[in-house]
Amino acid sequence: MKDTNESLFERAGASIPGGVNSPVRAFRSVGGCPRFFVSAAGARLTDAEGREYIDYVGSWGPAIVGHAHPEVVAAVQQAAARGLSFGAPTPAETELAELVRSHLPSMEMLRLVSSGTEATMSAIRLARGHTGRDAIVKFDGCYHGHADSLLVKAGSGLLTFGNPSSAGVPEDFARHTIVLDYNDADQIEETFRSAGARIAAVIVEPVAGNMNLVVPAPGFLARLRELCTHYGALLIFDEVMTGFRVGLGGAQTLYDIQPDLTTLGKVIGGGMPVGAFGGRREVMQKIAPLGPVYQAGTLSGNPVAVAAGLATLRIVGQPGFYERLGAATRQLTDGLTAAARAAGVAFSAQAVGGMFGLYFRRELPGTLAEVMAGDTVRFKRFFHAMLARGIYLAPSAFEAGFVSAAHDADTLARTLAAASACFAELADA
Ligand code: KE4
Repeated sequence: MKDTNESLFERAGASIPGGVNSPVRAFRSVGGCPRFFVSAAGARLTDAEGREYIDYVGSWGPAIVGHAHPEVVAAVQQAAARGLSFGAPTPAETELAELVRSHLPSMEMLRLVSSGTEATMSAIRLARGHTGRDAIVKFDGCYHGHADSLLVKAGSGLLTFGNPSSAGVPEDFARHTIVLDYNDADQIEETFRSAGARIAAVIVEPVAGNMNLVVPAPGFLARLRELCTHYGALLIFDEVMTGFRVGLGGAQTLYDIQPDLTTLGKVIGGGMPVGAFGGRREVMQKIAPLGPVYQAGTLSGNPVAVAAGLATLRIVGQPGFYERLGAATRQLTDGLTAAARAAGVAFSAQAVGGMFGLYFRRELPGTLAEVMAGDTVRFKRFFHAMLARGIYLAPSAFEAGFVSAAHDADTLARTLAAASACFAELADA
């Protein structure tokens, strides 16, 4: 009997919690059965039933040059044939570190790890070790991976420390995390005025992509920079998603703000497990074996993952890559907006470099509350109508979408034709 997505999902559920190795993949916020993919090439995915989809998830960001890019695949094959992992330094990981630094000069030193979570977890520990302080500030709706200190939701009052947002996180851990509202500069002022001497770091997505896409309000990032400098806290830009996605220099170049530490992931591995954290040399020199802040990883900087990262960054570093990527992404969001308007559906969309947000509300949201006010029922119907037409969007109203260099004019035209039909269906409902 040939496998179907449903039969594969049922079988997976017997061995893997929810049938998935990361919760968002389970389609719980949109309903229905997740697609089990068996291959991908360029902008397209193929599921176990042989059905093809135009992909706007791109493995949540890493597939920026297109799936199975020949140069990336060849680099991985050649590296693998020389051995998968040595647990010892290799020349290639220094090359990757140097290449990242050449585009993100604020990262005077960096360390490679195997995921974005490891990068942010390590950066938080480093900030605490460097400052000798315990409190950290994060923003509601921003996601920085699943380290205990970061699975925290806002406390009852502005200055009350956070409460765990996940079972298994001790109250004791959560109370060191203050959770504020993204884009609310008054709150951050008040928090630093009252608790500035206790704050080790502020960690922020410089362009938020985990509450859907929300851009920083004018002056918000600059205010964070000023306050961290004034109170001796470290400013951590979590660029796991925005790094090499919104531009070659990340969001820190786009908004001309220099963080003390930056975390990276996704694109720098090109689809293989690579993360990184780095920043000011005097801070990074506190990391073992140079300093007292411990951090380690068996497969950190392994040659196969590094080969994928190097090949990917060499492609995105070619002249015109981000101009073309940004133009394609804007063509998508402008086309969707026009199609929705023609159908009379309340909708808005925006692009920042190669990432985009879609919202079933008339105005672009500037805060988490405004994103939450969007019509999620309509999003779910749109998601499934597009899926039925072979367009694979992020299976959640609270995720950003991603375009790759492989999304050519024909791919975008097919997407917009499907969207017009879907908006018409929505309008009639
Ligand atoms: P990973 O541990 O998943 O590699 O990275 C965590 C992380 C850290 N910081 C930011 C800004 C991130 O966006 C992420 C991970 N992003 C999600 C997408 N919403 C990954 C998808 C998933 O969790 O399956």
